[in-house]
Amino acid sequence: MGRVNTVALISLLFFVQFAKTVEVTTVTIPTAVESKDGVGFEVLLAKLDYLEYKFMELEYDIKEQNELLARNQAHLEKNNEGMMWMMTRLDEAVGRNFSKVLGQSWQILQQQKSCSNHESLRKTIFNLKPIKGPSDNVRMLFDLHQFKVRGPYDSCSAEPSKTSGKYLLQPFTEDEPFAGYCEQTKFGGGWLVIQHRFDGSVEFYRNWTEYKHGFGEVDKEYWIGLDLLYKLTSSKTYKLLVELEDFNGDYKYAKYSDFELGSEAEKYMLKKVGTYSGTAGDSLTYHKGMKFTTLDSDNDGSSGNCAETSTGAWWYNNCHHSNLNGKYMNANDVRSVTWYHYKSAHYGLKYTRMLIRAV
Ligand SMILES: [Ca+2]
Repeated sequence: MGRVNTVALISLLFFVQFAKTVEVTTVTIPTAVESKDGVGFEVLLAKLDYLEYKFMELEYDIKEQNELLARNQAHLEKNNEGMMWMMTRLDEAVGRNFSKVLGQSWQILQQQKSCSNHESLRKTIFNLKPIKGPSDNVRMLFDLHQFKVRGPYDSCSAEPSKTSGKYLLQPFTEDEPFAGYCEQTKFGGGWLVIQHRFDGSVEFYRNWTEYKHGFGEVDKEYWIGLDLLYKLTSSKTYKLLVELEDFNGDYKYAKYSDFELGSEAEKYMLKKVGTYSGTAGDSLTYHKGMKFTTLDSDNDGSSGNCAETSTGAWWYNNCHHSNLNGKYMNANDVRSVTWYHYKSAHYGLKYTRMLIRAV
């Protein structure tokens, strides 16, 4: 009954509105207007039918809306699934990228390792003993790439730190620099080492080409090379310093005010030997004016080859008062590393160093 009353009330309210707007209805039921009781009720019923129809229509609309909402929800859910799928893919992609990043990091590490190996290889290559000597272009290149070496300087005298060691030197601007050992404290410093013996680690019984180009290592046992020695000593006046020490540790030296070699065409002749001073005695003047002799190039004053008999290479006369490139041994032997006036003709020395400095 409650439902009927409510329906009736709503119907009345709608009826007023309906009467104003739906003229067709009132027009299509002319008979109903004529009766105040039965006809009016019929009209009311008709309106109620109409309202019922409208409600149904409304219900249908709501249903439709609900369906639309459901569809939208389904769509949203589907989108959500899509999003989830995308998120998963993204996650996977990130994972993959992370793996990729890890992989790349590993590759970088490997490359760094490889670079480090490459660096060691480079160092090894540059530390390799060159076949030819310091005046050779290949050797120059090796020297240039030894980054620890400072320079280039015009000479050891021009090196500013005044610390003894290996430096790049470039006395001739037209030539590539070379690595050389500078003695910066003894005898006023500024000395370039041209020969060094101290442990017998390097073989000095070598041929002409090797003596021409030089051999050994700059800061170890070493021969600078006649080519460079000629070029240096013929370009300006050089002093020569010879340092000697025997196996008892006794130190002596010899100094010469001038030292100059001839060219290769002159067989690197010992052109000039200046005034001697020192403690070791003068064992070089005997060789003045002599050509250089090696095991394969006999230019000495002997019928034989002094390089062979003395197992060295020097400005041999007949044969020597000094044999600093001789055989390294602690013995009294014609072949040994000797300086006649140090003690005796064939007294083997433990340590020798020849150094030059421009006047
Ligand atoms: Ca000879």
